[in-house]
Amino acid sequence: APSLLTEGRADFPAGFVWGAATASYQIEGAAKEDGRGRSIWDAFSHTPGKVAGGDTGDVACDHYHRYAEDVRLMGELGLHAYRFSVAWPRIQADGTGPADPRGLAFYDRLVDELLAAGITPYTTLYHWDLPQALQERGGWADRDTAHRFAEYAELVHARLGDRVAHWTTLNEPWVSAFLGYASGVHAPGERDPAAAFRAAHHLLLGHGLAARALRAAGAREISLVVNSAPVLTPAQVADPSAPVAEADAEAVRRVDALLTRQFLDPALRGEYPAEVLEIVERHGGLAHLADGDLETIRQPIDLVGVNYYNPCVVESGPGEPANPAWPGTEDVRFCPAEGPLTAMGWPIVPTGLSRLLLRLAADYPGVGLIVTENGAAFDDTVDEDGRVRDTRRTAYLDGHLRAVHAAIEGGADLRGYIVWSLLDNFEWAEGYRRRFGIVHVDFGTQRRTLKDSALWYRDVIQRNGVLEKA
Ligand code: PNW
Repeated sequence: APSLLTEGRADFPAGFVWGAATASYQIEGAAKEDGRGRSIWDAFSHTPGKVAGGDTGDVACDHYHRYAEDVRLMGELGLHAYRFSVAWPRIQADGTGPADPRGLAFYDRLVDELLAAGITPYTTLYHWDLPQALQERGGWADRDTAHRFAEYAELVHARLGDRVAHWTTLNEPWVSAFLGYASGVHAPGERDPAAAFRAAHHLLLGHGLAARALRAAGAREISLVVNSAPVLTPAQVADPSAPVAEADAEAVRRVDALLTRQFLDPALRGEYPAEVLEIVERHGGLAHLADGDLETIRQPIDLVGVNYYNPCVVESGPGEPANPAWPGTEDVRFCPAEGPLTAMGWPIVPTGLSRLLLRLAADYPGVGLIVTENGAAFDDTVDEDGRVRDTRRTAYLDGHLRAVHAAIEGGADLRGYIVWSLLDNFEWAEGYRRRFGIVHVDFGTQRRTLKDSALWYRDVIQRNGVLEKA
C-alpha cells in the first residue's frame, strides 16, 4: 500500500480537535486603549532597527475592534477550537495589582462570541507581551516575575474560568528566553547568556506557580506549549537511519537538551538535563536554582502543546563561531537549510513532525499531546478575481497533517491540530512582510480574504481527514 505520508486518504480519530491560532500582540492593535499598559514588544518594536520595515503592533489586524467579524470567519471555516492569548498589560498595565475590568471585558466578549459560534476557546496566558514595567525590574531574568505571572494567571482565570476549560501557561519559553535575552532578536533585546538561563528558569517557575494556582481554582485542562523540533544531522534529514558519528551525536544531544529537554524535563520529570546544568554552570552559574523550585515546576499537567515548523539540523563543527541563541554550543555547526523553503527561509520537512511527536510520546509518557502551531509563510497576494492561490501552503499543511496522522497510527496520544495562523499578522522581528495566515489581511483596508488553503482546511475539518491529493 502507498504510504499515507505522501498520498492516499487519511482519516483522523473521532473527536480530533481542529483549530487555528493567533497571539495578542500579533493581531489585536488598540495598543493604548482601555487602559492597556506598554509591553516589552511595544518598547522593542518602537526602537528603530529592531523590526523589519519599522513595523509595530499598534494597529496590527485591529482584532480588538474586529473580533466579532473574525469569529464569524472561524465559524465559516468550521473550526472546533480557537487558540488565542491574553495580553497581560490589558489586565495589569504595569504587571501588578488589581485587574483592569476593561481588559478582562474584552476577553469576556471574545469568549462569549466564540461559544455562541460553537468554537472552543484555548487560552494562552503568556505569548511574549510582558508588561514593560516588569521588564524595568529585570523581566524574566528576575525571580519575582514568576510570582507576578501566577497572580495574573489567577485574575484571568477568575473571570473566564467558568467558560474556558483549556489553559496554556506559556507559549515557547525557549524563544522568550533565548531570542529575548541571548540573541536579542526578540524583545527585550538583551544579549546576555546568563540572563537567558535565568529567564528560562523563571519562566518554568512561573509555569509551575501558575499551573498550581489554576488547578486549585478548578481549571479543567492545563498545558505548556513548547517550540520543539527533532535535532538531526544533515544526513538524517534525508535518511532517518543514516549513521551518525559520535562527535555529531554529542552535538545533537546538546542542542536537543537546550531546545526541548531544558523545558520538558523540569516540567514533567522535575529535573534539568545534565547537559544544560553543565552549560549553565559556565554561563552565570546555578545560584538562581532555589531549593524546591523543581517540585514547583513539576506540576501535573494534562497536555504538552507542540509548535513545529522545521527540524533543527546540526553537526559537530570544531572552531565554529558562537551562535548567540545557543550558549554552550560553540563547537556546533548549525547547518543552513536545504531543499524547498518557505518565505522565512525555513525548510519544509513534514517527516520531522511525525518523528518529533513519536519521540515526545515515547520520552514523556502519561501526558497528552496537541499540535498548537504548524504552518508556513509565503508571499501571498490577492488575485484580480479575489482569490489567494496559496497552493504551497495547502501542500505544506497536507504534508504535515499526514505526518500527524502517521504519529497517531504510531501510538502518540495526539488530541488535535491547530494551524498557525488564522490571520496574516505581525510576525515579530519580521513585521508584516511574512504572511502565515490561512486568511489574508490587507493591512491598509483591514479586509480579510479566505485563502485557498482556508477553503481546503474547511473541507479537511468537515470530512475529518485529508484526501488522496491536496
Ligand atoms: C512561533 N525560531 O515563533 C510563535 O509562537 C508565533 O507567535 C510565530 O508567529 C510563529 O512561531 C512563526 O514564527 C517562533 O527562530 C519564532 O526558532 C521564532 C522561532 C521559533 C518560533
